[in-house]
Amino acid sequence: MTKKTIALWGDTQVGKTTLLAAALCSQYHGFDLLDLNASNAELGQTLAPIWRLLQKGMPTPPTSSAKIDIRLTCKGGTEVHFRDVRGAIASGEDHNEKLKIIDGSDAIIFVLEWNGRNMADQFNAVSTIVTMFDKRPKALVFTKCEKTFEAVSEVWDAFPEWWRENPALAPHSQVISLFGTAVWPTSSWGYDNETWMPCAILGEFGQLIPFRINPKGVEVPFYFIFRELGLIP
Ligand SMILES: Nc1nc2c(ncn2[C@@H]2O[C@H](COP(=O)(O)OP(=O)(O)O)[C@@H](O)[C@H]2O)c(=O)[nH]1
Ligand SMILES: [Mg+2]
Repeated sequence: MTKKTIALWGDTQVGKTTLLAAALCSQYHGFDLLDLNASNAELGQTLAPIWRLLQKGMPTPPTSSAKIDIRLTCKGGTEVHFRDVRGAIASGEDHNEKLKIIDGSDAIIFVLEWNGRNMADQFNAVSTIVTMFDKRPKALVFTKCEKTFEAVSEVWDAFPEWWRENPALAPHSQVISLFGTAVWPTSSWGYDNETWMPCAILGEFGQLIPFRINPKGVEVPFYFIFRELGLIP
C-alpha cells in the first residue's frame, strides 16, 4: 500500500493540532478525502476528542509527546500520516531530530499564527527548513485569522500575495514568496453563520474561548497538498 507523510511544522500554541482537528473531523467543513471506515478508530484516539472539546468551548490539552503521527486512510486507499510536530522541536536546535522528520516527510505544511509573536524566529526556522525540503510539496498556513479579518474580508479568497496586507510580514516577504500561491489564511474557530462575528466569547479571566465554532478555510491547504501528492486529481 502506498503511504504519504505530511508534516505540520510550527511553533507551539500556533494552532496546529486545532487546525488538523478542524480540517479532518468537522463533517460540515467538508474535508471528504478520507476513508472514514478505515480512519475512524485512529481519529477517535487522536483528533476527534479535541474536536469535541473545541465544540464545547473547553480547553484542549497541549501536544505532549515530541511528535504525533496520525495514521489515516484516503478514499483511494493510500495511507496518509499526519505528523504533528511539537513546537519545541520545530523552533529549537535539535538539528538531527529535524533532519529525521524532514527526511521522512513527503510534504510539509508550515503553520504560523497571523500577527503571532516571535515572527522573526519563526520565519528563520521556515527559511532553513524550506530549503532542505527542495521540490516536495509545501504550504504556508496562517492561523487564528478571525482575530484580525472580518468574515467578508477578501483575504479569504487568498488572492495572490494577500498576505502583504500585513506590513509586519514585509521583512519576510522573500521567504513567503517561496511558497508562491500556496499561502492561506485559516481560522479553526471561524465565524458565526448568522452574525458573522468570530466564534469566541470572553472567559472569566478575560481570555478568549471558542464558542460554537464554525471553521473557515481550514480544509483548503489540505486539498492543495493532497493534489500535489497525486492523491486526488
Ligand atoms: N482565536 C483562535 N484561537 C485558536 C484558533 N486555533 C487554535 N486556537 C487556540 O490556540 C491554542 C493553541 O492551539 P493548539 O492547536 O493546541 O496549538 P499547537 O501547539 O500549535 O498544536 C488553543 O487554545 C486553541 O484553542 C483559532 O482559529 N482562533
Ligand atoms: Mg499541538
